[in-house]
Amino acid sequence: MKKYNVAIVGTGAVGNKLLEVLEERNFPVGNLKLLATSRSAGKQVEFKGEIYTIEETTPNSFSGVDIALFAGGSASKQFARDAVKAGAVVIDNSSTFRMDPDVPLVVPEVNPEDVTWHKGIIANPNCSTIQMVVALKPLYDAAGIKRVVVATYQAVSGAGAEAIKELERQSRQVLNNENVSPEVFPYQIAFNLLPHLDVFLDNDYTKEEMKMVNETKKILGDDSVAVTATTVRVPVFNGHSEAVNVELKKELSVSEAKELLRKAPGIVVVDDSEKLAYPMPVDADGRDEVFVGRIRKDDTVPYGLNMWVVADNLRKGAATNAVQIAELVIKNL
Ligand code: 3JN
Repeated sequence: MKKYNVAIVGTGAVGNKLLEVLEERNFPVGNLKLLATSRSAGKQVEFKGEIYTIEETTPNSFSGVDIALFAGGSASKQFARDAVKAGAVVIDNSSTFRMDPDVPLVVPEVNPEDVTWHKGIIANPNCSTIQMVVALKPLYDAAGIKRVVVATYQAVSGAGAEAIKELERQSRQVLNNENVSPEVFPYQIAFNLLPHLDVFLDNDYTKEEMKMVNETKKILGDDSVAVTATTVRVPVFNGHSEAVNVELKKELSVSEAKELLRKAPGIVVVDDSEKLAYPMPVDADGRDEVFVGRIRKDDTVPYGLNMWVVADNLRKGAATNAVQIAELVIKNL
């Protein structure tokens, strides 16, 4: 089997998960380069039983690299174009290029065909967008979508490794009656909720909310789908959840919707009210599928449905989706 030289740029929560997923899915990795800022350079990391030393990223880091997986953050703006110039295909986890009309924004279960027209960079959507569009796609194909109203319940792992430590530390502090010191988040996150992810924009939405609005339209290839979002950080370690209200363009019964979702790629329906079966972040942790449950009619609009959508934000919301894109890329190379 042909092998591909891979670089991973960034060694935080998503960078580590990329290594795990490449190994699990047996991606045909030839040479592997681990790149990061000078702060992490020199650290050693294991991949498939071998030890690799992290190098500092420079514009010249990418010669001979076939696939460069950027784990997010400012490195994308700084180095993605250098990687393309060196001949690599970049798969980028940051928001830098997502809305660029020359850059496909891909969720393999939804718009795999879009990988074919890239010009060197393919963007991985925001974690909250990915799991929502996977669940919307079968409904969109069957009945069209007029409007989506979503509220998210986002785990701290989405904000990185330091945020996970902050929830651990603050949980202990609260239970020990100690003062809580926020560092990553602007307020206490333990035993609290923050209706605030990323920066506030001029329209009073947060940037995370507008990512969900704009990215959903681009991935579905349909600007007419109205989306409005409220994104909330919750004291969960890993696994994002979403309450999704969908107004379809024509009637779909609940049983038809469940059947479509059951048959759709990458989805597991967990929905049995008698058995108290519904998706939860602790069950989605470590899994690659998107879990959908609480599927029910919304009688307040003509063709309304409500559902509850849960996924591992570091896996399907980031690393797994990026590696799935890489798998599509090498099929087309
Ligand atoms: O907080 C989350 O749950 C997801 C965070 C995503 C994120 C955090 C910082 C910068 C992004 C993203 O992927 O959209 C970015 C960004 O690249 O803008």
